[in-house]
Amino acid sequence: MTAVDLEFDHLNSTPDALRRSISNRLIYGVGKDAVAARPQDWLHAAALAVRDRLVARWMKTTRQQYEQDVKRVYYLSMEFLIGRTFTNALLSLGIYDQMNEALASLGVDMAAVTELEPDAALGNGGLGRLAACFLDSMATLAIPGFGYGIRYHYGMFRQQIVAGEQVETPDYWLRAGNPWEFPRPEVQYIVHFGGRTIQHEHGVEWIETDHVNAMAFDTVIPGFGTSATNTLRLWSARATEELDLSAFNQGDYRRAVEAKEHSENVSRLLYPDDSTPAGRELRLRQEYFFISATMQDLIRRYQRTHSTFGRFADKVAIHLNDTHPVLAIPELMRLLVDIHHVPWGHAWKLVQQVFSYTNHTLMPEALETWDVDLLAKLLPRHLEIIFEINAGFLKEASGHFGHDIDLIRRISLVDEYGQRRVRMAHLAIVASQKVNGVSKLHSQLMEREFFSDFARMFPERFTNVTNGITPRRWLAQASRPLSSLIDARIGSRWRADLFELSKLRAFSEDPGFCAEFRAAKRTNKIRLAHRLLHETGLAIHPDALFDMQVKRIHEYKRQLLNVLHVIARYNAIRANPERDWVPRVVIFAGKAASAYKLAKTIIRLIGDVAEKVNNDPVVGDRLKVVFVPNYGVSVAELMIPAADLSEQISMAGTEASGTGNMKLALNGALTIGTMDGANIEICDAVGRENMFIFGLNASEVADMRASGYRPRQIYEENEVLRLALDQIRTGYFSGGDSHRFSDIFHTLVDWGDHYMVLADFEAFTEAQTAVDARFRNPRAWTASAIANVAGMGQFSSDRTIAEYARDIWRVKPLQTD
Ligand code: 26V
Repeated sequence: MTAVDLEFDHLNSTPDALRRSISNRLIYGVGKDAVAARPQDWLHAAALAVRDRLVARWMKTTRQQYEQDVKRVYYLSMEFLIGRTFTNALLSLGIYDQMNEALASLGVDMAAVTELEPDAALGNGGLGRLAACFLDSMATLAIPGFGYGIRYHYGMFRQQIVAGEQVETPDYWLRAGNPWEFPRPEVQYIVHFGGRTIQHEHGVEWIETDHVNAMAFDTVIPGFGTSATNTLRLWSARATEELDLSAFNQGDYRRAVEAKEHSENVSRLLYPDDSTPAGRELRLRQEYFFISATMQDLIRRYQRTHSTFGRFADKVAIHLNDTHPVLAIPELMRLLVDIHHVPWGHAWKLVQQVFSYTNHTLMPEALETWDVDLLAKLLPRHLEIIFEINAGFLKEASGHFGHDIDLIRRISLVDEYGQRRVRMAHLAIVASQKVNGVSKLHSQLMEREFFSDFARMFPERFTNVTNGITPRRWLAQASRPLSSLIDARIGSRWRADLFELSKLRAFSEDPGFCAEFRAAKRTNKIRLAHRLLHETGLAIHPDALFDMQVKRIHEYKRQLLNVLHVIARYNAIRANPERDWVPRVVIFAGKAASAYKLAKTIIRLIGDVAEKVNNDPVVGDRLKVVFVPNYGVSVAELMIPAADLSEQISMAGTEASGTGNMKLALNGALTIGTMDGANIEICDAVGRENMFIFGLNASEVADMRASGYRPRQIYEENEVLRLALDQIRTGYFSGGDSHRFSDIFHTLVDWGDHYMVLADFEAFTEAQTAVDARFRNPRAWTASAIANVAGMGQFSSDRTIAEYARDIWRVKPLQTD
């Protein structure tokens, strides 16, 4: 036993030892007597007892990283959508049952207190959740990785549905304290804004700036089945002392406090969108705040063991999760050149060796650009650096392509059309040694269409790394019924090697296994039905087909296509109620960006359709429609295991990858989907016969657009569709209010139907008919469901991270003993 092991030996994990720890932590950590403790206090005490057990591993890992002088990965992300930590930590440590017993012996119901933990919802959707899955996998594979981000006080807003409409309320997730974090008041960096630059003889100085402090908060990220852990370091803004004092000395106390409050706003809230100019400036401040502190921190860590920058690129890999942290590039240049006096050329070489960039969307409106005037005001030195990088790059490009002025305009880091703007994706590509998309199709579109000029210039830079999800949270934790069944058949190794699931193929016709598989799914469906009954008052039957579309509300994801099918089905049932309808519950969940009006109207439409359908006595249990409010990680853990059908119906070429598609298939749902994002790879892995693929593919979408797409013609020619759209338009679902959904109607019929909902409607309806037919045959359905689970090996984020580590970051796992 090493000294470290000995030191923590008293923290063993028998139910008895855990019970003692909880009691101690309740008294000395929470400051409560057992007789006065509320459920929340017990949760806090239990969390501290678990954390104590993680800390032992954490210190050991940190020490080993230092001793082995490893190369470290810095994963920079504005978003980490973590969800709850308690159950996840118990499963990582392998002490779930012991904790359950310990709490029971103290008279505490673990299932109940678990529900009290707020989600850490520091992200919007797919990109943020991917970052959280990656942290889990990096720790599990013992890749020395640090997540870096912002400790927002307010995470993703809470969504309530009031009179059918989305209402956002703030999510103050830190209200009851956060037992998982360690504040590090000794780790603070000054972050500068504004001011101006002056040229000295030996360099540039940035002066007359405002500043704010960034203070670190660390969270332990446990790996599964290993003693390795990693660190998530989040920055929180603190006013600098100088700033406090200057106003105070002038006798203006109120102004001092206001200025402090103002400067601390920078880490106050997660951005759900960036529609207003004032909001945009704060967003830019956030981005710079976070990457400046991060770059200073990683340089300091490097310098603790190195006296020159000679080995920097051997020890540091910096990953940019989308363009949000791209200011890290000019910031590292500034720190190296202006502060550490590294010559420009050498610094640029280092930068190009350490950075890598993942693109997560090709939607034009989501490609980040920043107004040159705003950058000049807020970050004048960085703008100079960007211009200098651009000058060098455009020179190189002219050398490569010859003098082609159109091409130069297209690839320049600065968009000169109208108000000048810096294109963050271009800056990322120029500075990175590797650039990747998140599914085969998406990477192909990046290379061939969106960034083709760059791909011609730097062909070796572009690559694909298909996304993945952590099987620990999305199967082991979310669905205990299914995971224990799998354990019983093939053992428990799949948690760390998801390819093990392929062994389930042997059982897809085994009547015993199939019956148990159906029973496990049914348990999950009953659990969801109970919650819905409790929370919305709607009763749904667990034997109906649970048809689920859960994701952010966005036109390109085409919730409207789903709604149109629901309406068509409703009309068909009313016209012919005696047919042998497969009972269906169509379940939606997802948030709309607060400024995205049409997305909010889509939520309203789903609610209105649900109201009409659910209260129609002719329809009964044949069709129910539900919108589950406040979709997030914890709600997803409840919903996804209960799905029979997974709706992945984006217009081909728009969904970069999708990861919900993987979570649902892993939980035995069959996918109805387009050939988009990772659906294509899921289809290869599970077999096309086990999915319901429909609609235009990406090149057919492009062809149809090029040849002149006419949605109104489809509306006029398809009677079923016309009736549904006319009902929406005339107020059939909105109590005669023909105004409420007029934008939806016109978007689809008159304003170009940008996402080709009408073009795919007929194919979608046919695919839904095939779904019904399969569901009528439980044996066939279950065999397909099992084939889906069995084929999911490659969609573990462990596979994804192994690829990043090997091909992009070039880091090796830590040697643990
Ligand atoms: C943009 C902005 C603009 C400023 C305000 C806040 C904000 C937040 C996020 C974004 C971009 C989101 C991009 C994104 O989430 N992409 C999704 O990434 C997933 C993981 O790679 C992928 O599975 C989804 O297909 C893709 O839509």
